[in-house]
Amino acid sequence: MPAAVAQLREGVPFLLLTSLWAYGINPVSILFGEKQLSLPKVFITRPLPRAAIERIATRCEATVNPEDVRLPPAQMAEACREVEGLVTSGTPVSAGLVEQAPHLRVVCTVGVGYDNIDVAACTRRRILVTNTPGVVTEATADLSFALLMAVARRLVEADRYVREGHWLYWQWGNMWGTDLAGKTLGILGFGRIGQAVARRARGFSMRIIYHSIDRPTPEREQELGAQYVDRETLLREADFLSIHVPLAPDTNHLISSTELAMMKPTAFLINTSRGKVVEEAALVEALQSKRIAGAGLDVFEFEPQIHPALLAMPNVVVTPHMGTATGETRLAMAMMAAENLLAALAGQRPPNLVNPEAWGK
Ligand code: 8YV
Repeated sequence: MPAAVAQLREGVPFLLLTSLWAYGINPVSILFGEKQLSLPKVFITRPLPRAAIERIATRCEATVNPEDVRLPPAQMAEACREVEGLVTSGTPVSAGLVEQAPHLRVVCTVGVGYDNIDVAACTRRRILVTNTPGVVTEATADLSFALLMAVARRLVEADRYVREGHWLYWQWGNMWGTDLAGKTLGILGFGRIGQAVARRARGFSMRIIYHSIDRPTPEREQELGAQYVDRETLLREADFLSIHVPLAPDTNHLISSTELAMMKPTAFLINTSRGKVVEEAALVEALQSKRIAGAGLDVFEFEPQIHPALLAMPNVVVTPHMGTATGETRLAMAMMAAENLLAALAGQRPPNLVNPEAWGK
């Protein structure tokens, strides 16, 4: 990098960079323009943390969408026309988009799930796809457990009750919930996040059962105090059913009316995975008919739209797809995505490659 450019970069305060963005000017392009450095062009769909953008900008000509909104397909296509790298967070990468991005070599999603990306279409073009596993685990498990506790102890309902001025005197029979100790937690999908939820449940003296395609070693099962059961046993015995499977064709509507009918009428459903894993209309019907007792939901089948009936139910706690939304975790995710991107653009195998078939084909 020419010394003058390096100096300029060091000397420009971030405030100036962000205010340039506000005027629709891409400061990263100004500082690292192709004409000066001939760096690979990259598009970043969301304003990621400064450290991640700076890291990318050391070796790329990066353009960042300054708005924290999902770009419509036409704008995405326009933004990706010239790029070799794409860093996306939630924004879909369809076969159509891939077709309109002839120079694209790598798509890095900032998240562990990659159902927003047409991986097959990328693989056909030998475009590498990467994700950010591991760093999302603890925050997502925390939120799952927070939702579990919120529905068990009616936290949101109780908060609303107090704020709305209904608490006039203490009552013996007010706001009764459900104990966690001694209850059965059923975990569907026992990967990193499912296991992290099990670890939390141990501390609350719960019985832990799970069902999953992949099973950990017997030593790990023992360490987590978790017992493998078949899917039907899981559904029938769980007092809390927590879902931790990725969205794929075979997990779409994995929980539908048949599965909900097997659950206890006192059971709660917790979902921080993907909305489409649960058939939302069937869930509404199960809640309305008191087939199950309640739900804690961070993800929705047609998010951000939520079935209006869910919003009217006091036994349902809803959050806006925020499993990984902590400062530490989002920073770690963005940095991991940046490293995946830089490795791929440097011709190295990125550490978190989702489609190894596209590598060295
Ligand atoms: C992201 C997630 O918010 O990691 C995931 O799979 O669901 C979240 O961390 C989402 O992927 C948008 O990038």
